[in-house]
Amino acid sequence: MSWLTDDDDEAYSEYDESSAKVRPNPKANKPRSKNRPDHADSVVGRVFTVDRGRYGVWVAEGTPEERQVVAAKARELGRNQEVRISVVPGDWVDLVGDTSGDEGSLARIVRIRPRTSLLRRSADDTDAVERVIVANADQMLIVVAAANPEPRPRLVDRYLVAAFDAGIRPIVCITKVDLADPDEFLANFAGLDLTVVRSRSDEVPVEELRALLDGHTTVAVGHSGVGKSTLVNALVPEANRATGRVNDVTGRGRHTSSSTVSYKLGSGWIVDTPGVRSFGLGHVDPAKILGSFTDLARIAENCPRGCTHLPDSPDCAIIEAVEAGELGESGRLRLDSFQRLITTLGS
Ligand SMILES: Nc1nc2c(ncn2[C@@H]2O[C@H](COP(=O)(O)OP(=O)(O)OP(=O)(O)O)[C@@H](O)[C@H]2O)c(=O)[nH]1
Ligand SMILES: [Mg+2]
Ligand SMILES: [Zn+2]
Repeated sequence: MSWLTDDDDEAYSEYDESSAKVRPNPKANKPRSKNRPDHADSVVGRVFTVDRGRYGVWVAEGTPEERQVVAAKARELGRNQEVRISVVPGDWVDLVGDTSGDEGSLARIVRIRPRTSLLRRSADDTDAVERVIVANADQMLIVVAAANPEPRPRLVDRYLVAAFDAGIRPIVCITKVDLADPDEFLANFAGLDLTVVRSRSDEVPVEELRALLDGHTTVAVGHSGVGKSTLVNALVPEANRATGRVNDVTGRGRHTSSSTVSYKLGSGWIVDTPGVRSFGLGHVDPAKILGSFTDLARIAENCPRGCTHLPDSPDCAIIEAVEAGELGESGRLRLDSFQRLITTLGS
């Protein structure tokens, strides 16, 4: 897999309108050296936020030299690629130039290290461009409110699909349990073996969450107003994320958080993202979804070629196994969940 040729740079321009890209290049007509400098003197760091072409990078973490550095993308980054490269929160990057982190200093990002995962959402009718959300996350905290805004199982399905596609472990955090009982809503996910954490802002289960998140890079996602930033503030008090009221009539959040920021949490990271209305999944391969249901995937080896495993599929081995009771009582629930997620892709 080629990590450095993702085609999302233009898509990410909202956060990445570096003026360097449009400035006329005075050397444009000169032949470029084939031997690009390898920047042996570079230092490695981790991007924690991106804001209008400026990247916040942690350098030398856990050492006495630990510091935050502001960087811009080097012009040469991605130059020989057909598409330009976007740098996103969670990326490990190599920096050159002024990496002191001193007030007013600016380093240059010359390389992105290979990524272990990439969470993205496709363009859809609410957003015309594809966006990369975070790199190198291994967990997704799907935050959903028991009420205000009303929970939407379909949006959670979409996050689950995106997580399975990216190879990221999903965890559900249901907030505002002081406002409503979430049991009926949670029954939608009974077939999925998900870890579910219940939270209320006056009693955030900080220890339970810390135990789940420590040592991981966890991206918090969810509709605006569900309480992502409230959770992040409880977990990382110095984060001081702004939180916003939800309109009592419309149940709409205000899109209080406008940028993605990651914070250190124990030996891991928690990444707070802006709320979204929907989550485009046009890029997702259904085979990946089946792959994350390992029990069903094994049985699907006996399915006819091209089997969709949907309710009307002739001779589907999974459906037959479930109907024969071979997968026990939870088999039916798992098949239902799996079919619902596959159907989500087509909608
Ligand atoms: N009653 C109640 N209110 C909560 C709870 N969690 C968060 N809230 C409130 O819900 C509102 C929205 O919370 P935020 O943390 O800003 O939500 P967010 O998910 O970060 O929203 P965006 O940044 O817009 O995506 C705030 O007024 C919070 O105080 C909870 O468990 N119970
Ligand atoms: Mg927020
Ligand atoms: Zn099948």
